[in-house]
Amino acid sequence: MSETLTGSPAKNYVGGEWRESASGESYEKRSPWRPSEVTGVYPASDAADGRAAVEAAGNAFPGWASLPAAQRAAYFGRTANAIEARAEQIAQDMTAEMGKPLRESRLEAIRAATILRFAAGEAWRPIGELYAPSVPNQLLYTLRRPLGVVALITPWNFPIAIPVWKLAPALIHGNTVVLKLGYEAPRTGLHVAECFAEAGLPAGVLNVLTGAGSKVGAELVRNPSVRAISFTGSVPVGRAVRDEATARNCRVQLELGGQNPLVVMADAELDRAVEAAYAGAFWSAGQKCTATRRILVQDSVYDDFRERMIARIAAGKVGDPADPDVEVGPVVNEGALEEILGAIARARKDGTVLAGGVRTDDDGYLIAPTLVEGLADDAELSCEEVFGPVAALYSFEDFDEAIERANAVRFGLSAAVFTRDQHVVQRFSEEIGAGIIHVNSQTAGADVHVPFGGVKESGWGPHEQGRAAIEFYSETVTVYQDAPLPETRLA
Ligand code: UN1
Repeated sequence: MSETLTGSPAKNYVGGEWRESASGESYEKRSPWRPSEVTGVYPASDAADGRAAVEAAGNAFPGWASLPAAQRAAYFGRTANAIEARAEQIAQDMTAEMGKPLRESRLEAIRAATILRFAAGEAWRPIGELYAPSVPNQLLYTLRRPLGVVALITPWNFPIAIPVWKLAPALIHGNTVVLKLGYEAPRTGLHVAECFAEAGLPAGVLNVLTGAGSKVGAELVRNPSVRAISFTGSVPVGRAVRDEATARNCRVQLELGGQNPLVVMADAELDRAVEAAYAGAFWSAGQKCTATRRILVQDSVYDDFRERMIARIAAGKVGDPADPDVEVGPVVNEGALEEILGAIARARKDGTVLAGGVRTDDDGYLIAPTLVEGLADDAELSCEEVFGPVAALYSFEDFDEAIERANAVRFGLSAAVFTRDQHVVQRFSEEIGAGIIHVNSQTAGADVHVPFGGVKESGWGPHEQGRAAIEFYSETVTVYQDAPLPETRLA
């Protein structure tokens, strides 16, 4: 490992160089499991760093955009190799700094390399369409071109997958990038910068900054040289980003919250449904925008499901995220811990806590997987996104009721149904208000080669990932290419 990451403080990656913040300020990142332990010191970047990164990306753009896409892809292959070579270190660092259980961190580190390999393939796929012309001797076609400098504002909860699934399509389509890493997980993302540097990426093509969104992120939103912003995070911040950036005609893509339902029909394989509910609600301590928040169970199997779910929670392994057997680790910081415990306390007023509901470690920000029942459909836990290991249980009579209640939230990211009935499957896929639909599997998870994104208030702009990503990271132009007149050709 190079000293840029192990050294203290770590540095931003701007214009192909490792740099301190312009102000010299830095911040300490602490472990959510053992908060007395500092996991690293990182640049507290501000507007000046944002401007320098945008400038570096702007300078690199003409050269990068003019490279054949296959040459751009070659850097991806080398970077994917570098990520795989240090995947275990990335996973350990991810777990240490933001508390994701190691078993999930390992999968995420490898997923980053897979995303790069998929995106590299875009170099050999079509970037336009040929049309029949309306006049003789003409070629009429569309062409996708890069936008220029794009800014990626990323969260801490998928600290390598999300940065990579944004930067990979951005770069392969010829843009240059300024990437702002999640405040709570800078080290994980800096590994990506190092791997691209190792792969010999030209200076300024990818610039990576750490620090607070309110300081450095704000500059990226406002900077007139930034042509597009892709943001994943909370609803209020996302909306503010959109309103400010679209006002200056900047493209914006938002991936925001979810309030994701899992519907269990009476004919479901109950043990599978319980397993999916547990994983969806509690893995990564429920800190996924795709996490299961509401579990709706048909009344004739409600008691049975409830009993099995409580037993599954009792059998779950909760604790030190670095233990590879642990399924549920701490939440990211003290503020999150307090917010989640606050929401649970409010839920106790009209609901019953069937499991968990308490902090279970004096030191770590650990909340036991929490299951609540008896909440009204307009209760906070039924409508809002509480970003922690908390899910609520509801019973319903028939499918019509289930779909109506599942849809009665402003969010629409992911949803799952457990059933053996093809008729129900079909209706669910047509009627559920969600961008990602799972049949007989958990609400979380995202394959690298298919579109990802929500409907309703869960998102804005074109979807991410898969081939869909080209929509956001390129602009279409239409070319009317008339041939020279025959005489001219003969002359
Ligand atoms: C997943 O479920 O694996 O921030 C991906 C999030 C989402 C990504 C979820 N944007 O949780």
